[in-house]
Amino acid sequence: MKILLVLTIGLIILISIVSKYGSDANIYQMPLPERLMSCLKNRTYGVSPTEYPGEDVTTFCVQEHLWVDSKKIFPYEVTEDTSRWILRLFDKGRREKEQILRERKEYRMLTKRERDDYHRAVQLLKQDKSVWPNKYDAIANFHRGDSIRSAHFGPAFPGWHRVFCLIFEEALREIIPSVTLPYWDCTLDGEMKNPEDSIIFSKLFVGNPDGLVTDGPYANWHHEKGGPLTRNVGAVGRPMNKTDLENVLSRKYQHEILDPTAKELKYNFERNHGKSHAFVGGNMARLRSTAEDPLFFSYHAFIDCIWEKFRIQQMKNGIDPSKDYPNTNDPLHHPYRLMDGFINQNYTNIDGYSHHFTRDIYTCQEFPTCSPDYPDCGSFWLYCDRTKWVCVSKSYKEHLNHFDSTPVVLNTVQNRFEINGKADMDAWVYLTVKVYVTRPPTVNIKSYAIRDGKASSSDVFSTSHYQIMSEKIHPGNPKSYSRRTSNGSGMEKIFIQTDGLNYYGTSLEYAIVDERFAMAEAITYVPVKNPGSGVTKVLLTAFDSGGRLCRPFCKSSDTYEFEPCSGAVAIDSTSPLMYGKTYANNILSRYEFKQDFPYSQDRGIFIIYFCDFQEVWPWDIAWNKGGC
Ligand SMILES: *[C@@H]1O[C@H](CO)[C@@H](O)[C@H](O)[C@H]1NC(C)=O
Ligand SMILES: *[C@@H]1O[C@H](CO)[C@@H](O)[C@H](O)[C@H]1NC(C)=O
Ligand SMILES: *[C@@H]1O[C@H](CO)[C@@H](O)[C@H](O)[C@H]1NC(C)=O
Ligand SMILES: *[C@@H]1O[C@H](CO)[C@@H](O)[C@H](O)[C@H]1NC(C)=O
Ligand SMILES: [Cu+2]
Repeated sequence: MKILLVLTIGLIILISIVSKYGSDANIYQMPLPERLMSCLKNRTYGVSPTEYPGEDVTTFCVQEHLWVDSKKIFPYEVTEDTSRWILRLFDKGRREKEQILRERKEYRMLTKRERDDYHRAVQLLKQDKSVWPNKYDAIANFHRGDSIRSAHFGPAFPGWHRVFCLIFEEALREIIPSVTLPYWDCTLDGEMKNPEDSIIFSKLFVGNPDGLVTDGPYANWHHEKGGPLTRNVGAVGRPMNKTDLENVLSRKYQHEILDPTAKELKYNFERNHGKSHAFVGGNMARLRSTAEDPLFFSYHAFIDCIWEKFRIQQMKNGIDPSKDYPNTNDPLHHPYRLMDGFINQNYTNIDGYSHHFTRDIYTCQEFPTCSPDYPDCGSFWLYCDRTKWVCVSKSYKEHLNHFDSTPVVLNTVQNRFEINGKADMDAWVYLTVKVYVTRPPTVNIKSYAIRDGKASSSDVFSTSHYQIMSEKIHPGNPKSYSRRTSNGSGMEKIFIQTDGLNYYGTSLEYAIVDERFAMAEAITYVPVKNPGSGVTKVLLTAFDSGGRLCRPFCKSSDTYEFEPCSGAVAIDSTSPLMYGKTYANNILSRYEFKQDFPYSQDRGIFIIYFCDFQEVWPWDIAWNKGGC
C-alpha cells in the first residue's frame, strides 16, 4: 500500500515534470543577448530588407557582440621572444624616411619574380620557429584578444590595421628586403560574373577557393589553434565592389565612414570591408582567425589604400586627416589610448592617423583601371571590359584549364571545427534543423505551362497559375546579392550559420531545397558545441544564397507548437538528448526502421526556419518574444 502510494506520487511528480518541460527539457529558447539585439536594431533602423541582404547585418552584429566573451575564452599569448622581435621590427617601422618609398601594387600587377619573392618570404616567415609558434602566426595572433574590440567597431580600425600590415611587411623584408605587401583589389573580382573563379584563388596566387587550401604557396598550412587553412569562397555573400568603394569615397570626414558614427550602412567603411571577409569564408570569415589566411594581409593592404585615397581627398578639401580622428566616448577607441597587441603598446590610436606612414615609408600604386585612351590594365591576369571601361580579373578556370572544377553553387562547405582555439570535430554535436521555403519572388524555371496548345511565359510551377496558392503564399522581394543565379534546376541552398554565444566557434551548413515549388522543405544537421562539457548557448541564423534571412520558430515547451523565437538556444546534455553526438546519430534517431522501411519523425526537431521572403526584419517582429 505504502509502496503504491509512493509510486503514485512519484508518477504524478514525473508527469508534472514531463508536462512542464515536455521532452525538450534539454533545449531552451533564449532571448537574444542585449548587445546583439541593440546592434541589429541600430544597424537596421530606418532601413528595409529591400535595401540590404539581412545576412550581411547579422554577421556584422554577431561579431561585434562576441568580442566580450572571446577575450575571456581565449586570450592570446605573446612570448618574450615575440615582443623583442616585434620591437626590433617596430623600430624599423618608425624609421625616419625610406630613401625611396616602397610601392604597394595590386597582387596581379606584380611581376612573376616579385610574386615568387613575396610568396617565398611569407613561406619562410611561417617556417621560422625562432619565435613561438612561428613568425607568421606570432603576427597573426595579434588579431585576437583585446584587439578584436579595440581595433574594430570604432575609429581605431583603419589606423590599427595600417600598423598591423606594416609590421607584417617589415617581417617579410627582414627575409627578402625588396618585398612589399601586394594589395588585393577585390573589386576587380566583383566585376566578374563568378568572382569565386578569380585567378587570385589559384595556385599562382593564394591557392584554391574551396575547402582546405591544398594548392598554391600556402598549401596545407596549419595554425596551432585554428586548425587547417580553410576557405569557402562564394558560399556566402559577395566581395566588396566598386559601388561600395565609391559610396565610401563619396564622404568627406572620417566620422562619416567610421563606426559608430557612420550610421548609414552604405557609407560605413568597416561594414563594407566585412563583405569580402564573409565572401572568402573559412578562417577569413571570423575576426579571431582571419589573419591566419595570408590573403588577409593583402586584403587589408587594399583597405588601407582605399583609406589613403580618402585621406588624399581630404587634404585636397583642406582637411588634415591626421587631426580628423572622430570624437568617441568609447574608451577602447579613445584617440590617446595605446593600441593593443603587437607593438609593446607604443602607438596610440591617433598615431595610426599620422602622415608618417605614407609620407615616409610606402605608397599605393593606383588601382588598375582602363579607358579608351589606355585600354590595357597592365597585367596578363586582368582584362579591360570595354563596355564599362573597368578592369576585370581573369578566371583560373579558363587560364589553368580547370574546366572540370565544380561551380561554387554545387560546392559543399568545409567547416573548421574550431572551439576556443582547438580544432576537433569530436567537440561538436549536431542539431537537426528543418527549413520551409516559399518560392522566391524572382524565380522562373524553364518548364513552361502549356494551355490550348500554347506555351505560357511563366513556368508550370509558378504560383500565378494557381489562384488558391497565391491567396495563401505571398512573398515580398527583399534584397538579394545580385550575382545570385539559381534559375535552373530549382536547386537552392538555405544556409544555417551558427555562432557560439558562450564559446568561440562558428559553423556553416546548408539544406538543399527545391525552389520550383510554392512551398518546399528540407532537413539538415548543424554542428554546435557539445554541451557535455557545459551548457551550449548558440545563435543560429538562416539565409538563402542571396543572403535573404529566414525566420526562426522554436517548439514551445507548453504547447509543443512552433512559435516565433530569436534563433538563440541553450542546450544541455540531460536526457533525452535533443542532438546527435555525430551526424549519424541524428539520422538514426530520425528514422525508425520498421521491417527495413524507414519511418521518419520530427520529434527531435526543436527549431525550424521559415524562408518566406518578408520585407520586415525578423527582429522587428517576433524576436523580442524569444525566451520570455
Ligand atoms: C544603439 O543606439 C543607442 C542609441 O543611439 C545607443 O545608446 C546604443 O549604444 C547603440 N547600441 C549599439 C550596440 O551600437
Ligand atoms: C616607444 O617609442 C619611442 C619613440 O617614439 C621610443 O623612444 C621608446 O623607446 C619606445 N618605447 C618602447 C617601450 O618601445
Ligand atoms: C555592387 O553590388 C550591389 C549589390 O549587390 C549592386 O547593386 C551594385 O550594382 C554592384 N556594383 C557593381 C559596380 O557591380
Ligand atoms: C531568373 O528569372 C527571372 C524571371 O524570368 C529573371 O528576371 C531573372 O533575371 C533570372 N535570373 C537569372 C540569374 O537568370
Ligand atoms: Cu581586423
